[in-house]
Amino acid sequence: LQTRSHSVAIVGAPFSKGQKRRGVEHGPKAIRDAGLVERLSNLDYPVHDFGDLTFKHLEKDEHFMHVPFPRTVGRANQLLSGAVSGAVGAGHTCLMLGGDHSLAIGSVEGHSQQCPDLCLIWVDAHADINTPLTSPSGNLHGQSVSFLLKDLQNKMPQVPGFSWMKPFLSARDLVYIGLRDVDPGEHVILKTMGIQYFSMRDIDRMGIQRVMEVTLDHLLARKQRPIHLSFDIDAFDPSLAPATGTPVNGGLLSVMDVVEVNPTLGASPEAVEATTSLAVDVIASALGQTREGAHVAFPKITEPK
Ligand code: 6HN
Ligand code: MN
Ligand code: MN
Ligand code: MN
Repeated sequence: LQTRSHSVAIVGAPFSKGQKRRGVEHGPKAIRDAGLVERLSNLDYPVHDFGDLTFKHLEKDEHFMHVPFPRTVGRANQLLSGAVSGAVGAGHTCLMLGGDHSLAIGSVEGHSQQCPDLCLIWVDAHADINTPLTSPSGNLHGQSVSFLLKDLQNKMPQVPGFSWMKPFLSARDLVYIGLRDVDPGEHVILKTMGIQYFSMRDIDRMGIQRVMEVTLDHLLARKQRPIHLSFDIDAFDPSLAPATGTPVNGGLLSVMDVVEVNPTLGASPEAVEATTSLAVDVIASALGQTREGAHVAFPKITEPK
């Protein structure tokens, strides 16, 4: 059994301007209400809840091309970047609760300030790698990865609100798991840049265990390094359930994002409950909870007196 040197810092990011629907800003509260802190404490993690960040909506924030709220999204990510960098710098494993997936820009960027050699596992139905020029919707939550990748730099326009950051990630330091709704422009990007990805079809064919082995081998074979796991709840499919248990092996999970939990979209209170407790399950299993149960807090078998 590994020893957990890390405590978990929770950073709430109630933000939704990376897309056009409201409601996803209630994600952090909904995930906390589903019992997050208690579950992490049961796993024997010291938990530091940093609370929620306060984001400003900028009044003057015209569209950039067909991209809405560019400066608001840029500013929110700048703030988040500082919070994640601070949490990782203080020695915590950082759990970022979104909010929409545009927040991964600031989360990964902040993480990279402390861990420049990080690698990224993106679990999502979508690739979120549109550039502003390929995006069919304009929404920044479908473009996060394009802001991070060094190799895409010459395909990116200068989007207002993002001058505080530079792309830093190499295409080979990224793996996708769970893709099933990739836009045509994104497909060209994935193929041209040779990005490793496993679609839902690949998971059906190979099994999630093998997918995780190949993923970790791809990212870690050359050297052990910190993992950033960005988990979009829309990826969820029962076959992915064991997927998140693996990154923690060796204690490399450094930052995890859980995004796109929108408690206002559920058809019933039960449907909302199902999604939020799923989010807590995914977090707990990424942090090492096993299906057979955890036994960290129970150091030895009780003996008769
Ligand atoms: N997400 N590919 C679509 C777009 O608008 O670019 C969907 C993106 C969804 C983003 O789920 O985080
Ligand atoms: Mn998605
Ligand atoms: Mn689509
Ligand atoms: Mn996403």
